[in-house]
Amino acid sequence: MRVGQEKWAELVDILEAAEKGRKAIRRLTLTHPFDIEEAYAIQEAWISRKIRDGERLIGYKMGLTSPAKMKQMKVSEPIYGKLLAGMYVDSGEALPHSQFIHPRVEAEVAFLLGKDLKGEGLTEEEVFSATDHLMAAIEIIDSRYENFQFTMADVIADNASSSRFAVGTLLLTTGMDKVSTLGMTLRINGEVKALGTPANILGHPARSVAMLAGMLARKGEGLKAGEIILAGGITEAVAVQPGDVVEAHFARLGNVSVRFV
Ligand code: OOG
Ligand code: MG
Repeated sequence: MRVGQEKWAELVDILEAAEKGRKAIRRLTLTHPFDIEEAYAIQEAWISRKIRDGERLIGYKMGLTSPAKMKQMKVSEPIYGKLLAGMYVDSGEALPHSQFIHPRVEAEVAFLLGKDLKGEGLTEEEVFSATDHLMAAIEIIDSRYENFQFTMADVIADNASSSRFAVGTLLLTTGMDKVSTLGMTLRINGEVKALGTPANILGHPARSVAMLAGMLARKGEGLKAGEIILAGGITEAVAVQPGDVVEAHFARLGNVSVRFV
């Protein structure tokens, strides 16, 4: 563990400086080629450093799980990142735009696990039976790379562009299988910027959670009761400016919002 973390310390320093200094960097693989497995090791080294500095793991996010996101980012395979307590913001909260490099927002579905979930090839039903409830969510991504341009390895090392997220106050505990085909609209300052259904996420966002469990299982890891999982952006991400009010409205899951000041 120590050896791995020291090995990647230089790259973690670069990512950390970009995030703390709010200044985008050239993607890391241009100068330091690494593969997907190494990219997850870099992500892990960065997250471990944050946890050592007082952060707390609260869950995971899946990324690039919808055709719209894959097309926008030119990366065609799902990836995961880790969610830390400091990334959580309340729905309706005002976020200083200056805290970010070039933030974009995504409408997502969040799963709150009531039971541990581990293993490869899990079914949607197995995911629902481990889920306590679903919530509407907005993820704010903020790639540390210039112009949001990266390879799959780069974005994994960058903790899948994670920055902040908010969830709605409505907790859906029954009929979770039905949410996939119901409508979602993402509005900025009242204007619809993107719309779709959670079915854009691999047919049903539960499949994204099953895929995450599979990716973790291959490393001997699993999801734990109490963890939150963001299943991935339903549509392409939308860039935001100071003054923007962002609202996602989901049939059955209700609303969630954030604003930038
Ligand atoms: C990578 C993160 C993608 C999603 O929901 O697909 C993501 C990026 O687009 O910068 O969070
Ligand atoms: Mg996302």
